[in-house]
Amino acid sequence: MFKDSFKYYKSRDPPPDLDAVIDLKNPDLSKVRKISPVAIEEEQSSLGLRSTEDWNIYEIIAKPGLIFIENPFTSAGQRYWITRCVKDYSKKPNKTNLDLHQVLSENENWWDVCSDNVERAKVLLPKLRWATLGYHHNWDTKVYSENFKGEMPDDMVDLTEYLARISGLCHFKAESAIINYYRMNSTLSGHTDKSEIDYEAPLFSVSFGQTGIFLVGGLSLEDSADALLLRSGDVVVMSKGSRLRYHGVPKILQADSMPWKNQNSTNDCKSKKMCIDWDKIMSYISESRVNMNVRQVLRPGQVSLDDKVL
Ligand SMILES: O=C(O)CCC(=O)C(=O)O
Repeated sequence: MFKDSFKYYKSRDPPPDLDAVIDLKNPDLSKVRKISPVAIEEEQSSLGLRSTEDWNIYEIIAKPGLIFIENPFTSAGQRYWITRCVKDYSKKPNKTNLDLHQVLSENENWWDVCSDNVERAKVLLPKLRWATLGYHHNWDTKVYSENFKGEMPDDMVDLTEYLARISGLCHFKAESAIINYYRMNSTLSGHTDKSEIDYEAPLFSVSFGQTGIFLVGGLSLEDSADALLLRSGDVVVMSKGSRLRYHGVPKILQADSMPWKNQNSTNDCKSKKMCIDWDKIMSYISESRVNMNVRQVLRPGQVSLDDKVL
């Protein structure tokens, strides 16, 4: 049962045995099958991605539609997306959990305050838990509204549309995102994502920083669950029969490598200020995991939630 597995992997004392965790760096081909990336003419180096010839894409055999892309990002690409998640997507007018706690004044942004003020950073850094973009997730009603909606960033729209095409999933338009910020002791309990209108459209979950144990079960909490290791850059796609599976994150583990810190990559900070900023972001990510969870809300052709096109 999902809850039992969650409790098992969450435990600190005794710590869980990780032997049964699916690690797609060493894929067990009796459990996963390799999928070839769909050939697409244009390369997307501007999205921080490696050439698709080098990608490893797998489908979990027992969970059709549950697709895993092993880190398709370059080292510079990891730095780009980590910076976007930490510094930019956490900014107003995007919504964050901090809005409810009144720990920032109206014109203050979490990252700017944390990078300028050591004392406030100690308190504020661990407090950010989520930011929402596009159609904002309503944590109480779970219902999207045209009156509670912001912009979706073009880069996130382009990245997820590209990932959908390469994975052979026809249409996808990013219309809503949750950025999850985890510290080493954070968890995300089991849930399904069913606020969206179109379950035919996949859901993209892109992780950076420290490693997460991702638990994915069935359509009911009574079903058994599999645990997968998600390292920095790994992408999970929940599509088709796996779109509505229960899933959660019972544990964050210290990363066994830091692909965002590749020594061979050319230094991409263009000014001293950018380098100082990146050092601070690196320090944050050394004890955090961030996850971009991107969804399509509307059916193809539907322009708003009020548009009743079927
Ligand atoms: O952090 C993750 O890997 C999963 C996040 C998630 O399930 C969600 O935002 O709904």
